[in-house]
Amino acid sequence: MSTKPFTISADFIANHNARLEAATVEDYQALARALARRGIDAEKLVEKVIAFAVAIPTWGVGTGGTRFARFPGPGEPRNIFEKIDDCAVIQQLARATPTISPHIPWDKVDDYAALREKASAHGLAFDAVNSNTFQDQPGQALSYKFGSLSHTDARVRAQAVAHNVECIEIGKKLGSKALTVWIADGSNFAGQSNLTKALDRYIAAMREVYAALPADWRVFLEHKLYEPAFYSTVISDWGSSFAAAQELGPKALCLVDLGHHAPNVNIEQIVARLVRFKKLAGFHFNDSKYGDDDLDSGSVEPFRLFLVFNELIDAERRKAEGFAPAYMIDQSHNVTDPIESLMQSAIELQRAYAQALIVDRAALEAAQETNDALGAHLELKRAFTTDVSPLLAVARLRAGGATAPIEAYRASGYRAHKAKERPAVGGTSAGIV
Ligand code: LRH
Ligand code: MN
Repeated sequence: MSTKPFTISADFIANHNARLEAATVEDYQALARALARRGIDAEKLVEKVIAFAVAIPTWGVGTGGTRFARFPGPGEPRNIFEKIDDCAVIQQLARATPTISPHIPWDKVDDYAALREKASAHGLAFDAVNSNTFQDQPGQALSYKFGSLSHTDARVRAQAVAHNVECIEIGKKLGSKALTVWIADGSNFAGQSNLTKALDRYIAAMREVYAALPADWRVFLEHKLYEPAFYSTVISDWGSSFAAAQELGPKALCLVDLGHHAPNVNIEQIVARLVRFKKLAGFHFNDSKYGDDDLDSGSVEPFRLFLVFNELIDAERRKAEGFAPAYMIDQSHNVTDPIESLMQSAIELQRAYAQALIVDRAALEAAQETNDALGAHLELKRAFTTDVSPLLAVARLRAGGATAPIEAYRASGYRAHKAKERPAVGGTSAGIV
């Protein structure tokens, strides 16, 4: 058996595309004609879609699990280097994910230059680094059982600050420009925690993390309504995150994980507010039906995802000040092949982006200004009900990807090859979300 790990060849993709190209281009040209009748230049859209980029979470290419169980799939990546190989396949076929978002210590290595080299050899770069003070690591001096950056014990807070500063140092070696801080800190009983002191301790500790940021770095505060704390969470909503970011300074911004809100919250309005106040860090894209389900983006509420991108394009169009959102995926793949889920999720994000780009904003504004409620709504529905699939496929083709990534991936036998190359490892918990 050749020792060289299996990779999908350019010829394989070329043969796949040769079979599908004619029909895809025909469908695209029909769509382009229909869009032209609406005054929309499809070629410009293709260029925008080709430039669209979202980061892959390293923890997303391994099979995810829940507190109940984890059912590892065949050919699981056993370390960050194999995770990067799988991220490379996602980029090779779907051409929308040129960056990777690492999680420390899950992706800790001895040689970060080698890790950076491994990624760049695949044409990949590192996006925001995620710190982790929501788990105790083997040999860790002090436990995060009762919190981390907001812990009542100054020594625990200092340990959490030191971890975040270490993440910044690691990120500098990897070429990252941002640190994402999500803390599980909170309480399970009324009275267990002083709600104000907990926030004050968090802000004081985050000031030390903020002070360690290089000049061109940003820190992303990630709010979450609940879990693992089930009575109160220190940074539970966009308001707490926004206020803390205001207090910390201009490099502190608010990251929106789509699954971190109460059911039916108007997330697109939160996005509009954070843009208005120049505090939108970016996103952890996923989907959910109940709680922080970490399901595939666009798989439950594609209209909601479209409405989020509608706010982002509105901001882009009016050149909103400080608008430079970081797009990242944060999902857990419990019953699918993670590579397939991540490719399809990237495509669903491209779809929402492209549909938001074809909204007739002049007609929408005219309807809004004249309180033509249904007229305005139908301008959005018209874009959302436009099937842009041929345009996304042509963008992939022109970017050197696969016309039908999942079909190509399955035909490549990549997973079966990895199952041979990567003998199964026990149900480790490392990197399970
Ligand atoms: C918390 C969260 C956070 C990550 C973790 C993997 O629910 O969304 O972004 O650190 O998942
Ligand atoms: Mn997240």
